[in-house]
Amino acid sequence: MVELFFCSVQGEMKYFYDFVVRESNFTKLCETKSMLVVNDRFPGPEIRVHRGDKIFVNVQNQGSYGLTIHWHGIMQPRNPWSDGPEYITQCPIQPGTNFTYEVILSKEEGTVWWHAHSDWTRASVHGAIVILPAVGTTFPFPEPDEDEVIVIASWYKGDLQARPGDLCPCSKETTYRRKVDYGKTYLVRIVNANIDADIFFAIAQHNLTVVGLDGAYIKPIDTTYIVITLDKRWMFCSKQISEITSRMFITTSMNSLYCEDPSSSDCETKQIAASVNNISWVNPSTDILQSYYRNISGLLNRFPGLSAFFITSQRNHTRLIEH
Ligand SMILES: [Cu+2]
Repeated sequence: MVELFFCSVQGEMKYFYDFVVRESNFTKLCETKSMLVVNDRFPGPEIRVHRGDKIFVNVQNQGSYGLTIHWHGIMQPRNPWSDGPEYITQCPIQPGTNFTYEVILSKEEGTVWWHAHSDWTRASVHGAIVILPAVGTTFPFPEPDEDEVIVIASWYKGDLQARPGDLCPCSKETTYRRKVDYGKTYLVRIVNANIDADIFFAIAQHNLTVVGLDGAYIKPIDTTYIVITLDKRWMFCSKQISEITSRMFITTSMNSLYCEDPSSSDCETKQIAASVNNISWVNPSTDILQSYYRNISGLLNRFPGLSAFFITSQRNHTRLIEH
């Protein structure tokens, strides 16, 4: 499969990638299982471009469920349609269909990553994005002798999570090994693609010099180990400008979700649902970005600063209402 080609128009580099999302078999720890991945690879293909380039990624969904791809850490100012979070900037790419992302790089330089955005698909549908200095420029540190990417993810065995190390059965053939030459400098780019684990990373009897973080350089820090936290899917920012203009109470809880029609036969089936102030997310029929641009009413401006459908509890029976 030709995964990548690129061209240059008036000095602007354009890269074209083909991502085929489908189930394929992988063997680790004495077990073969099928996982949803891109181009039959785990981790998926690495995207390697330069600062300011434009990347076209045609995603063909040959799996069984709808999903999207999010370009984590790429800002894409004024290009929200290619950001990827499902139901926010687009509806999921349905099985048997495709969607082409136009990912426009701006100030990012360093290492970021891409991942699927639908339930837990992110666990296996992910890969690194390496953004090299713009053509004609260099790293803000001496040129390393070699440059490589390590994507750290989890390998799930049933309900248990297992990380293949030397002590696991059948781990030998799949344990990562790297030969290095004495005196050379290696630039190692590490992506934490775990769903729920922060990672400590160290190289025994070596110091590390951290030179970048989340697609930007930093003032170099010498350390013996680093901690890489998760891709936080929820981030709450508060910016104190001058005075407090409103006070909010926010309660998060686990609720029982009752059925819409109390007389139906499966009404006994309760589902657990998380909520904020007794409001739960329900996937909308139109993505939020499109609702905003097309001015579709009924979807926006419900919760302060948030778009949502409401679920409110009424007489022992939670139901969906549109405010
Ligand atoms: Cu992300």
